[in-house]
Amino acid sequence: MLTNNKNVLKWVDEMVALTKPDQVVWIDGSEEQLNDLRAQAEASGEMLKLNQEKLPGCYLHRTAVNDVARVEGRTFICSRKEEDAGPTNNWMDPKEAYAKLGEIFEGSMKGRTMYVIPYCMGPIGSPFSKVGVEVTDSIYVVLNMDIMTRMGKAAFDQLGDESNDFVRGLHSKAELDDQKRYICHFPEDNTIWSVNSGYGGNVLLGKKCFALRIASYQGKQEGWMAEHMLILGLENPQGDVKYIAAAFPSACGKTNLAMLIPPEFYSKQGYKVWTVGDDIAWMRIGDDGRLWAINPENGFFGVAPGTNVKSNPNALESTKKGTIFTNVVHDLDNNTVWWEGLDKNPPKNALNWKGEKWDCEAGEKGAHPNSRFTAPAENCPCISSEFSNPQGVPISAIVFGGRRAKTAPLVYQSYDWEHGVFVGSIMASETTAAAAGAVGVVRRDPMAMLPFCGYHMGDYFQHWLEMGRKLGDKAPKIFNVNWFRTDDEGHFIWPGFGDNMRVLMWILDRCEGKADAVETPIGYEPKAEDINIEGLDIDLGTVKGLLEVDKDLWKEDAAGITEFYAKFGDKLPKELKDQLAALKERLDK
Ligand code: GTP
Ligand code: SPV
Ligand code: MN
Repeated sequence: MLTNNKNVLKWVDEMVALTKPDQVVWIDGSEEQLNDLRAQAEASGEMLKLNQEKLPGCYLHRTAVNDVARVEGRTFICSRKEEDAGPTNNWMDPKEAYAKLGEIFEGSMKGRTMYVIPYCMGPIGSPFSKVGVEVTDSIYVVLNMDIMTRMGKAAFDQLGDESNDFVRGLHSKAELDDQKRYICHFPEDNTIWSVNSGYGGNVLLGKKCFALRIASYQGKQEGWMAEHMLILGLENPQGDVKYIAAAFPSACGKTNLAMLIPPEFYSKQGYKVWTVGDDIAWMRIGDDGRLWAINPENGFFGVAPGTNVKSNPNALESTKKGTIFTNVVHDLDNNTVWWEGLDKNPPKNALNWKGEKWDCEAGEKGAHPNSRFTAPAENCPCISSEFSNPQGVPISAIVFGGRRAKTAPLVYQSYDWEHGVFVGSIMASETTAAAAGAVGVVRRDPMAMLPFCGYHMGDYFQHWLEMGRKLGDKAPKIFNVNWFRTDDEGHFIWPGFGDNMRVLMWILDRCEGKADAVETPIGYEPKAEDINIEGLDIDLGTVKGLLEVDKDLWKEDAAGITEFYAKFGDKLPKELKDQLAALKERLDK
């Protein structure tokens, strides 16, 4: 047995009694065991072994056609009191949820193997790390968890023999029936039940389910923060590194920003960017009073389409070995993979993400828009030396951002922490293919946490305000960015990607008191000439346009915020109500 922990053993026994697998396999994380599982998945067709010369250790997987993204409508927070889930979450009574899902799980692993996966979110040995155990009937889940987390015996060693402090995750593909698909979280029980899906965000329970929904609730209880944020380090020519954490909604540019390659103007001088994390940050106040962040993950579950040598060479390089591709195009001549935006040479002899013969000329996309790669962080050429530092890294700036065709300017800074919490709370963004449903619809997505906050969002805002009070003058400065403003033809105006570094430079200069700002009704903005555009084919006038604050659009937005805030009733912190009133007043002036 892999552990003597009685709490784990008892719980696994209960899950076995419920799901009735033919056998139970404990995952120790050894290469021998993993190779055996890879061979089984290959034999059953669950995973396709790719060209091992070009892509050593890489596999292709296709999900069911009805199972390609997170399902927010079927995701529930099952707190005992409905009020504790808040107006932005779906709620189910925990008793009802256990009963309803219990029926679906009943015997769901008959004829199958149950895999018991111990894993650690955060570096092994870090006081900030937390242990989870996921039981699943999917080899794909085991192999993804191996890449995304510190998986195996070491996680049980970290938990110890007595502790009951682990997140219990139960997953079964069951019949992949989308009418019986449920992703249920029981924050008060440290428990997650997920059934009838095989898509990453619904079934890699360490990721959004634990590291955001459960962890955000734990953070509220224990005085720390779990956020949907990338973490990057920006090194100057003197070798000093400053760290930035940034929250953008799903498929809005976190992985890209985390791995950005500085424009030549900066790289020539010796500036470098290092990746600590691309999706999730756990942040605590350190002994020195500053905010410190770790990345609880060990790999990247990144959006494939649009990833190429120009946009994100570091991500592309990360996928060259030991990577699992999901729902991309299969190039049959080379036994390799392809997706829209990789290059201009789609394979002629190929299968699309559904596994059907695909004609690139026929106009239909070959890869699913939410197709993904699961790549080990250690593959990333710009992975930070602090990636596994058990203490994490100190954060100088927090950046919020979304996809807004108009309204939000390229960058602005909040007046102070409290105003910064307001700026995060009013974030809005166009929806993307990362979740099932309509794409391109603007919705409010506070702190990019709308689908991921495990408790009442009014209390979440309150928690942000309290963290700011504790941090005092050591609090990171808070900014908002928008890479996605479009012109009248719908083209992005800002070049984005590596050139986003030009905006990060102003942000860090502000943190160090080295740059000027202009006061606007929404916050501090750079002077247009303080955004470096050397080597770009846009001019100062374009930057001025990108920074423009259209008061009429903002008044419309303020009306939208008022409506959104009304949902929270008396759970909306007074500070935020006052901030909204102050914004309206400044816009009317
Ligand atoms: P999740 O993994 O879903 O949380 O997404 P993410 O926030 O990590 O987004 P990612 O970096 O994978 O980018 C999603 C899409 O946005 C990709 O198709 C990118 O090519 C595109 N994108 C990223 N950064 C930029 C940018 O600066 N400008 C433009 N125009 N597009 C970008
Ligand atoms: C997101 O949707 O924000 C992701 C991918 O990072 S998933 O794991 O599906 O949530
Ligand atoms: Mn994400």
